[in-house]
Amino acid sequence: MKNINELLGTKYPLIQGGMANIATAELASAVSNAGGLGLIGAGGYDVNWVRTEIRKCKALTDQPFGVNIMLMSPHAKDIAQLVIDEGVKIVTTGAGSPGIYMDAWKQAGIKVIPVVPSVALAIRMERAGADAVVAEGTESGGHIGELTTMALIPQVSSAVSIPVIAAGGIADQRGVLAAFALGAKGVQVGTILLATKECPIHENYKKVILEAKDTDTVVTGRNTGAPVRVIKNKMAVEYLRIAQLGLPLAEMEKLTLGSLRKAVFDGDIDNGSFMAGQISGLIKEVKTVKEVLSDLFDHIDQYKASLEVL
Ligand code: TUI
Repeated sequence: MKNINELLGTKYPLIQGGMANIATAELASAVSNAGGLGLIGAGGYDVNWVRTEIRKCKALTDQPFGVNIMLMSPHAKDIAQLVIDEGVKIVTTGAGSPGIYMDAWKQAGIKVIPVVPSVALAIRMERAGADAVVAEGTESGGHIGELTTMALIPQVSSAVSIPVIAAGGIADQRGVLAAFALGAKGVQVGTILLATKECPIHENYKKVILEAKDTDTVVTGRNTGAPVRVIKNKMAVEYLRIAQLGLPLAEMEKLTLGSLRKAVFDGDIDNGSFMAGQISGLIKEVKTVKEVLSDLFDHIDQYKASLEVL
């Protein structure tokens, strides 16, 4: 099995989460320049926005980077073609199955790494030609599946032969080593990268992450079939209240993506949707992306040796 660093062309076996409205060329290039795989998060943006960010990223780094395509987006099909036209080398996908695009991407020589919440989808993706999968536990921020990282990673690792990259609840060396112990060959992180100098979000978003404790996230959207983990605030409580009233799906989704923008761009503490993982409570300071990656991996052998449990 290929080592993740060889597959991605990275120094560290780390992928940045494809965080919608947050993962711009600025963040992606910072992660790639620090030795991980940076991603431009296409989110709900159109082809023109994504093209501009890809070109910016090419100018900001000579290291490999990728694009994350959020499959619930109405622009997903156009972006699927754009990545081919722009010569993007690595694509990750979220919030759906990328099956219909796989052949075209493989033919273009793109490495495809779908994000999956279950064994069944991981197996389907391996059969369709995926180069690796990100198995994402329900601890993650944003749109999530049901299974915890602890239960998902070993089951996916046993079910497929392609490398598994673990996501959900990882923000320090303990999390990285736990992921490896469960069978993962790499990690994807999102929440820890929110608290970085390079992350282009409103300062209030960073403050919300630093102040959050372990129990401060909730899941909205369970009723609409699109569960989304966010920091519990006025907006989240209100959402959960009206969810019981049974509004149409479109109304609820408008509320979520619109409010994510309010969090990211306006830092609107009450009305923003601050997507973040359960590990937020561990994050206590804003660092540079380079410091975050170094803290996650450098001298990890020494840390491992200090685990005198058995
Ligand atoms: O996609 C994510 N995380 C996201 S996307 C996002 S933007 C958004 N905002 C509001 C509503 C919905 C999306 C914010 N965070 N992570 C990867 C992920 N993919 N998590 C879960 C899944 C997933 C779920 C079901 C993948 C496939 C799936 O089923 C596919 C099928 O057809 O079987």
